[in-house]
Amino acid sequence: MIRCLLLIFLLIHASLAKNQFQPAKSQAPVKNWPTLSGEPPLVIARGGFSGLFPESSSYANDMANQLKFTEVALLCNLQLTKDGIGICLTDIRLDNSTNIAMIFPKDSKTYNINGQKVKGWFSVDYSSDVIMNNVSLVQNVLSRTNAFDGQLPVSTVEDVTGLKPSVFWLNVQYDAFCTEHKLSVSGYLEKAMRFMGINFISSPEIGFLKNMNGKVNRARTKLIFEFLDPDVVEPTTNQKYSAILNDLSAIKQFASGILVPKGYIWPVDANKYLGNPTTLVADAHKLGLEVYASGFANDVPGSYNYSYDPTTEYLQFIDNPQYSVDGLLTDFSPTASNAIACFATNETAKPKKGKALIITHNGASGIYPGCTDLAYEQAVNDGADIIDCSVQMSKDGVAFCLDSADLTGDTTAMPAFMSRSSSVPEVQKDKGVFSFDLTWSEIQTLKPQMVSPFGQNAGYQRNPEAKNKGKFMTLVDFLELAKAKAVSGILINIENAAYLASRKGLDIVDSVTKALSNSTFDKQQTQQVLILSDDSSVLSKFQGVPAYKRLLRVEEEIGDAPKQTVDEIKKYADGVVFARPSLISIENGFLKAQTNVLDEMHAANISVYVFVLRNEFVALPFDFYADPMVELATYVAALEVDGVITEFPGTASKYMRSPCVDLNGEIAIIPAEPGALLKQVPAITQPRANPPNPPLEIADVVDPPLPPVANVSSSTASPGTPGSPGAPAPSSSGMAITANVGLCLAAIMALTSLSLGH
Ligand SMILES: *[C@@H]1O[C@H](CO)[C@@H](O)[C@H](O)[C@H]1NC(C)=O
Ligand SMILES: *[C@@H]1O[C@H](CO)[C@@H](O)[C@H](O)[C@H]1NC(C)=O
Ligand SMILES: *[C@@H]1O[C@H](CO)[C@@H](O)[C@H](O)[C@H]1NC(C)=O
Ligand SMILES: *[C@@H]1O[C@H](CO)[C@@H](O)[C@H](O)[C@H]1NC(C)=O
Ligand SMILES: *[C@@H]1O[C@H](CO)[C@@H](O)[C@H](O)[C@H]1NC(C)=O
Ligand SMILES: *[C@@H]1O[C@H](CO)[C@@H](O)[C@H](O)[C@H]1NC(C)=O
Ligand SMILES: CC(=O)N[C@H]1CO[C@H](CO)[C@@H](O)[C@@H]1O
Repeated sequence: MIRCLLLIFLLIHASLAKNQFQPAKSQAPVKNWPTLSGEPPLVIARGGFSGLFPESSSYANDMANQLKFTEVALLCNLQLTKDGIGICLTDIRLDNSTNIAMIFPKDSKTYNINGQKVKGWFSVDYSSDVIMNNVSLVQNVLSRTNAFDGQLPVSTVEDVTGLKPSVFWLNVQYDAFCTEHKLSVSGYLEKAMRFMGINFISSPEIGFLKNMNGKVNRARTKLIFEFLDPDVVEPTTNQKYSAILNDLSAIKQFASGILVPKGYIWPVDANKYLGNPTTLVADAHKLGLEVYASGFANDVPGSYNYSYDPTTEYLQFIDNPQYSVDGLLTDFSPTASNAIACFATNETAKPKKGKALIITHNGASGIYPGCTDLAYEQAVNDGADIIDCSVQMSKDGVAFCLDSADLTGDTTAMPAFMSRSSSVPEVQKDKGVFSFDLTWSEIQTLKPQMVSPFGQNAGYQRNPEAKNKGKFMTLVDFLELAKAKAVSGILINIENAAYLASRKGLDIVDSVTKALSNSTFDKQQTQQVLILSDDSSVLSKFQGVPAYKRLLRVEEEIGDAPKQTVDEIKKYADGVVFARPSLISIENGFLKAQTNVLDEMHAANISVYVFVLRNEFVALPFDFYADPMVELATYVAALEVDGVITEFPGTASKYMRSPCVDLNGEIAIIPAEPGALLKQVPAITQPRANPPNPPLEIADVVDPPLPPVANVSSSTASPGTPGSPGAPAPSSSGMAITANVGLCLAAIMALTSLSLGH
């Protein structure tokens, strides 16, 4: 029964991958690779595409075998059953990647394995038919989806070779343990090699490899010595792996190459930044030893230097004029294969091929604090088309760039200005310290602060070294920088205009209009100007200037855009910025279906921009394989949006300058197909789906006219504001005693405990 379902799945995917693209070795880019053989590096799929499906399941192996543009090896971690059948499972404990503990709850055993007591369920205690008929696979990395758990049987070695991978790699972790249990791995392999091609046999045990050395035809089967962590002791020589590393020529006696954790080549320091590379690859190549690097996974961020883009990490190991590793062992083989086929050819320095605009969100805010000079300079260097400024107003009328009017997120306003915090429901639900309550000179006493949108303590910080670096920029500074750097264009975002006019006496529209025309952005054709607002009345104020393109921001997630709403939008906007789920709906972390919104807008000649793209894999539905390039391919190449708004413009630029943006080209990054994966998920295992998003109504997109700008004299200014514009900011203790009508004691205490918690 299980096998039958499986076959259907295989067929779907086989046709999916083959109708457009014919993955083949010949399509690997023509380039002289500094690998030992001169061939492109080999991608080794650890248990197939185990980043998505349970390791070594048929889904995982089949996907890895299909989704590739370069040579991909399927790797099986060999375990032997009591009756000597080879099965593929990552861990010697069956309970780590199967549901066996549920099926045979009382069977756990404790064995001594290489000097360590290990408790669990072991294949050497079960005959193969018991395992094949009773046990199914589960995802063993807890951050990955469990949607495919319990559906798929354990694969035998023959199941994997039956898929006819062009390269098959068998990894033997525990030869000594098997021998203790009267099972001979070398005996198994000798038999297996008679009827199946095994291209690589790897093992961390020197004794085993020496034994195999006389038994394999090394022209057909390469023996690879696997290094474990430096401090682990190799069981047959009792030497630490770090010590063995000192004598590579001894390894050459019994192996063709070595498999090393990636840190052996590019060490990562305690702060998660890359150190200097070792000379291991060059040293090994000099001796004629191949080097394979292991430990790659899109969803295990390696170092801040990679800015959460797994492609950047792969390139670090292969795109170097002096040397490239000979292979990459990864849980996400499609990303590694794309890195080799699409990005390692220096094509990314070429002109942009993708048509979509690369628009930043607060500059390159994935790398530097948003809206600082550093973030904008990085964005320009990274190839952004349009840099953006979300305009905020200081109390004394200085327009400057920051994501939010609330300074507590992106600056060090807490705790210095805690006493100035207030509740402004027109702007946001939560209390905040608002820019329009502080003078520009007060704001300048603050530092920028980069906080991850995914929770600072969850391990997803962005470039912590630069956490408080950079300078805030006034709108005038920003425009000057845009001119000086000759970017293709700018985007100016305007929010809270009505509140600022009626309650604070600040005319944000007027400030922007004057700044733009003072720097002649209104009278030129060379640099695009996009005016973005969630307020239709703001956009109307910019009507009649041909140099400006007006974009409406629709923040709420919608499921449809009826014609009458589209017609209304058309009256004051040339484009719309939508949240990602408004274009492709999402269910339980999977893409569900493309909505009609994009087509409805395009039919009316309204441009569509998608907001906001972030590299961190936690922001990506499973269909994107924890790879921001697949998300880009989906929105840019498949949906053909007019622009992407991103916090990592460098990643978008790399994608759009690669040869793989063109879906009709020889090789392409294959977009996700909404719904394709979700179809494979049994309904019973999933939480109930959310109701679909509502359609966009006219009332959602039409705002009342802007109120007149109030004359807010100093006597009626917000209470408790000390000093005049330009006065130095009082110290925080001085601030605390200033009476603040808006804030009760309880709120102060709550805020204090919050800030202490950080
Ligand atoms: C399987 O083992 C790995 C490595 O020890 C561990 O990180 C992981 O959490 C385990 N998974 C399960 C489901 O036990
Ligand atoms: C990694 O980033 C750190 C901090 O920005 C920098 O000093 C270092 O040179 C980078 N390393 C590499 C290999 O790019
Ligand atoms: C890419 O081009 C640069 C500059 O032309 C060159 O220095 C570098 O070696 C090239 N990289 C590769 C991998 O060929
Ligand atoms: C107008 O632009 C000039 C530089 O081009 C700048 O020095 C000046 O401050 C600007 N004035 C206003 C009101 O923005
Ligand atoms: C769409 O807009 C462009 C300019 O923005 C214009 O040239 C073109 O004629 C319009 N097409 C339709 C069908 O309205
Ligand atoms: C604003 O009000 C003050 C006194 O409240 C008055 O002196 C001033 O002329 C007013 N300004 C405008 C532009 O009406
Ligand atoms: C508990 C259970 O389902 N055991 C089955 C495991 O597989 C063997 C051999 O196929 C069956 O005989 C058992 O009934």
